[in-house]
Order: sequence, then C-alpha cells, then structure tokens
Amino acid sequence: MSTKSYAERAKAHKNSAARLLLETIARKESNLAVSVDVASSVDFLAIVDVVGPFVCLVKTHIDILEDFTPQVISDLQALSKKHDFVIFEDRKFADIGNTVALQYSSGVHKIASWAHITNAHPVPGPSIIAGLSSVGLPLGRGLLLLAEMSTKGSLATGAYTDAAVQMARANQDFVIGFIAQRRMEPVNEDEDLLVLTPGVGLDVKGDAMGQQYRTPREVVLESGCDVIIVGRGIYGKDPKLVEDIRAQAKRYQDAGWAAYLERIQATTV
Ligand code: 5BU
Repeated sequence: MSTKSYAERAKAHKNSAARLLLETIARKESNLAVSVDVASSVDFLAIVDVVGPFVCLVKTHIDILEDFTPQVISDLQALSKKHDFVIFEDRKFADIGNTVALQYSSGVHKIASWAHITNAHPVPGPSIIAGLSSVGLPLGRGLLLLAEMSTKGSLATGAYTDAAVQMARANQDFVIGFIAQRRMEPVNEDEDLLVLTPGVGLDVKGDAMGQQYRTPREVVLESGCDVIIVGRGIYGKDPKLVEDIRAQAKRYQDAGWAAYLERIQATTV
C-alpha cells in the first residue's frame, strides 16, 4: 500500500508523463479518470468539456469515433489545457515491436503525437516495450502495461501478471505502471509504478458483456490503486444529460478522493 501522497510521489517520479499525472491529481484533488466511449465527435467533446473540471485524466478509444478528423484532436488538446487534464489513449497495443511503433506513430490517429499515456498488452514480451518506447520516450510519453483486466474470466492472472510486473520493473524509464485491479507492491524505495483501475461503478455490479464493477472505496482504499477509471457510470444514462453527467462526475471525484484520504490517514497513524 502506498503511504506517500500524490504530491510527494510527483516530486520523485523520473518519467514526465507520470509526473504530470501525479501533479494534476494533487492540484485538482481528483483521482478520477473518465473513459469517454461514444461514437460521435460532438458528443465526445461535449462530455469531455462537462467532466473536465472534475478529472485528472480523460481516457479515449479514439478508434470508436465514426466521424474522426484531426480537428477532434486539436479540440481535445484545447480542452485538456482549459480544464487541466492528462490524455490517455486506451489503445491496448499487442503486436511485434516494429508494428506497434508504426501503429503508435502513424496511421490516421498518430497517437504518440497527442496522448500523454497509452497502454499495451504484455503478451508479445519485452519487445513491445522496445517498439513503443522508440517512439514515445523521445516525446516524454508514458506506457501502462495491462497486468490484469476487469472482466469475468480474464486470463491475465497469476504468472502472467507477475511477468507483466517484471517487464515494467525492467523498463521504468518508459513504463509508468499498470492497468490492474490492485497495487503491485514495490520492491524498493525508488520504485513508483502507478495503478489505474477500470471496472468502477457505484450503482451496478456489472454489464451484460462480462464487465465487473467495484466501488471507488474498494479500489482505492482496499486495493491501493491510484486512479479510478469510470465510463458509463458517469454518462451512461444519456450522453446528452449535461446536468446529470456533471453531478455524476462530482460524485465519483468525491468518492475517489475520500477513499484516498482515508488510505493516507490509515497508513500514517
Ligand atoms: P465502463 O463504461 O466504466 O465499463 O468503461 C470502462 C472502460 O475501461 C472501457 O473503455 C474499457 O475499454 C476500459 N477497460 C475495462 O473496462 N477493463 C479493463 O480491464 C481494461 C480496460 Br484493460
């Protein structure tokens, strides 16, 4: 369990994307990330603008947008400046080093040019980190490895998760942490691998397609995770209900921060 505050951790972190995220969390008193999974660019940007003040990070699946143009990226970057949040493209790279370097730098989306953080499956082995870091490290980006998943029956458990942790430990210039469901205990004082956790909801326990939800308290206080990632819990009723989205974003921000404060107090007394 991390006994240090986000602000202390920000000062010590060597990766600039991790520092930016930790500083943003501390400055805004928000460990909430919103995952904006909608198909229309207008809806996407409208939701980002509404939740922006409450979040440390916006998570995208840019390939979901059916009317994508590079203007969406310019607009997203303007909102990131306006509301002070970090951008994480949940791309889940999973191929050989040469291919992922091209997918990360090129194509329609040019992810490395705008996403502070992205993620990858460890399944190809350490060469996936080499490929992605050849593009991302010179740009000051950070990578998360998918050590665990929130879905029922996930195969990312046991020895696979342990191997993901070893891969991260061996590449801490570029790998800043994990997508996982619990803290991976550090082996030494200098190590700070963040844990960002999807599968968070206050009102329901899952969906019809294997998603499983835990509360911010379970995730942050009991499992020691750093960032809660919430999608449909915030905009799922109707992407156009602006007042409800704002209220839900505030509700999750408060729940995530209260759980963090409780964790810090529990570990310092
Ligand atoms: P939801 O609407 O809160 O269920 O959305 C969760 C988001 O997090 C969605 O974008 C998923 O692609 C993403 N996710 C996840 O739910 N579980 C995982 O283990 C990983 C990503 Br990795």
